Order: sequence, then C-alpha cells, then structure tokens
Amino acid sequence: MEETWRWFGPDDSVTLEQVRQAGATGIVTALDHVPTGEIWATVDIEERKRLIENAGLTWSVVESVPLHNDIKTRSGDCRRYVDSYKESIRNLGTAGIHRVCYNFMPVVDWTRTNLAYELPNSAQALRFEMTDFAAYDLFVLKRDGAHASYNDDVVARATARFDAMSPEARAALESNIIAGLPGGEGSYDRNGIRAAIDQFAKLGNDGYRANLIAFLEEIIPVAEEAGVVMAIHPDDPPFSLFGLPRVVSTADDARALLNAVPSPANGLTMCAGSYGARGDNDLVEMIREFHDRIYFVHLRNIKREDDGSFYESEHLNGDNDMTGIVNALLDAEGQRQGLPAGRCRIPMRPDHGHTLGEEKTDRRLRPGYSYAGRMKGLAELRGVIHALTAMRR
Ligand code: DNO
Repeated sequence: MEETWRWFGPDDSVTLEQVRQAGATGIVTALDHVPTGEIWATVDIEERKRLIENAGLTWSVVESVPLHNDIKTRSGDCRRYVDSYKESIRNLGTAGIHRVCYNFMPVVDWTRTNLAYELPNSAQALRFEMTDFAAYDLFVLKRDGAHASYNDDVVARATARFDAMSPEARAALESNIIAGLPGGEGSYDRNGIRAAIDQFAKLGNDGYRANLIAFLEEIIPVAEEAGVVMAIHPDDPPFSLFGLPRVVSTADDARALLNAVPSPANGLTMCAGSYGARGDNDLVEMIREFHDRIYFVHLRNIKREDDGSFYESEHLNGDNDMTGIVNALLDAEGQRQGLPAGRCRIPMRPDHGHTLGEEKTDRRLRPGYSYAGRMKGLAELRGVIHALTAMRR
C-alpha cells in the first residue's frame, strides 16, 4: 500500500517536510481555495503539484473535488456545474493526477458533535454523540418532524442534556455541527441549514440516488477518457441525519452505484471509520467484494455505542478489525497485478488521529488532523502492513 498523508495546502500547520519525516510518500490534497463548483485551472493544479514534488513527494489523490449542491439536487445551475466538474477532471488527468475522491453527502459533510472528547489517557478524540445531535436538531434547529427521527429514549436524554447546557455549550455544539469540519464542504448558519435541509429532504432516498447516478453517467465517461478514477467517499456517519437521504452508507449502496455505471473509472474510497460506524457493515467482506474498485483507503477505528454514537479510537484498538481490513486490502492489491502502472498499489492514509500533547492548545490545529496523532496511527498501521507483508513471502 502507498502511505499517504492529507495536507491542507500551504496554510496547513503541518509542513511537507514533516510529512516526509513521518515517512509517507504520497500527498492527498485539494485546491480548497477554489470555490465549490468553479473549474480547477491547469495553472493552479500545476502549481500545487510542483510544491509537492519539490518536497520530494507525489500528489497521489485529490480529496476532494467537491460537488456543488445544485448537482446533488439537480436544480439551479446544475448543467453549468457538471460541465465545470468535467473540465476539472480533464485538467487533473492532463496534469498526471489520476485519482479523485468525492462524496455525495447531502447538506453536511462529515459530522461530529464533540471535537475534543477527553479519553482516559487525556488524549482528545472526535466523537459523534446521538444525544447531543438530537438536542441540537430538536431544540436549537427545531426542525419540523425532528421528533420522528429519534426514539423516546433519545428524546428524553436529549431533553435533559439540552436543559443542562449553558448558552456557550449550545453555541459550541451548533458550530461543531453546522460550521463545517476540515476538508468538509458545507458551512451554514441556522437559517441556511434549514433551507438546505428542506431542499434535500424532499428528494428522498430514491430521488437522491437517481441524482448520484445521473451525475456518474455524465462524469465517468469523461474520467475514463482523462485516465482518472473516481472514488466516492461514504456517508460519515453512515445513517440519516436531519431526516436527509443517505445513499453511500452500506454494501448495498456501494453495489448499486457501481452496477449503475459499470466502468473501472467508477470506484470507491474505503473509509473504515465511516462504513465501520455501522455494526452491520462487514468491512472485510466489503473489501473482498469490491476489491477491484477500491482506489483509496482511509484507515481509522471507532468504538460504537448502541444508539449510533461513536468515538474515534486508536487505530488498532476499536470495533474495526484493522488487521483483517489491512490483510484484505493486501489481497486486493495482489489481485491487481497486470494493471497499468500506478493502479496496483492502493493509497491509504491514516485517517484522523488523536490530539496529543502540545497540539491540544495549538489554535491552528484542524480537529482530527494533528501531526503527532496521525503519525502514531501511521506508524502503527505501517507495522501491521509490514508484518502481514513479511508473512506472505
Ligand atoms: C474527514 C474526511 C472528509 C472527506 C470528504 C470526502 O476527515 O474523510 O472530509 O474528505 O468527505 O469528500
């Protein structure tokens, strides 16, 4: 597997030199300064690529080329945005960048309620807690029909939680949920998110899936021609939020979208932490089924609770069988021999890491994207890869 590292560009508090020191060889990055929906110009792509290569690294994966909401809802300026997306994909292919991660999450990108969940060893982790999420949905956003999304037990706990929260805690919760996390695409104020929820909710799962397939039908042929593979990132968390549709949460979802547009350019990102947040997703089984369509991997672990809550645990110590997952991915790589150069090795990145030591007070820290925490995760995963690879010889 190729060891990669997510880098947020020249403003990232982690430098490319540090990434090299951590031992990764590939960079995962995006042109986050380009507004969603605009074309990624060749000059900008080339400039970013040069920066990375001058540091002795390779730009392995684009994460993400974001989709404008008009594409997801197939309304407004959808036509223009799809054409711009095609142009960005062509420009990336011409520049020699051949892997693109994207997602089709409605309204909010990845979502957590607590960005500094204190663990027994005083490291901080990201957490999604259903009680907090429901408290926000029911009593701050006051979404129509919100009660139907939660069982009585969750509503009772959310009521008690909300009553006990200070105004500052309520504001912080709102900001965690709707202001957007690192690399995420949606950033809203309260009225903005209400309007977006209304617009997306009425599509329903079938309508929303049809919109994804319509997008793929247009984009995949362009990607094929440009020599680019598209790797859709799953919903995080992999169940409905705010009563919104979810179409990339399970093996059935993944299968439906691969079958709808059966091309090698139409592929998946195996995000272990996202798919793994559902106990009914068998990740090893999914890797075996989709082995030839997994183009990018996020390795992350979680500890789940019964009500959908989870927190991000240490990379090797959680509900995901990380060794089994890595083993299945190594098998998948083995099955790829004979593909064009660059298509056999699967780029993986240690997805997120705990906030440790001095980074806990570093104001530039992007939650989940600490240097030390990710380096610890990468080192642990590297050990697993190394041992499993040695055992195959
Ligand atoms: C979170 C990430 C997401 C992901 C996008 C993919 O850490 O996994 O930001 O990059 O959702 O489009």
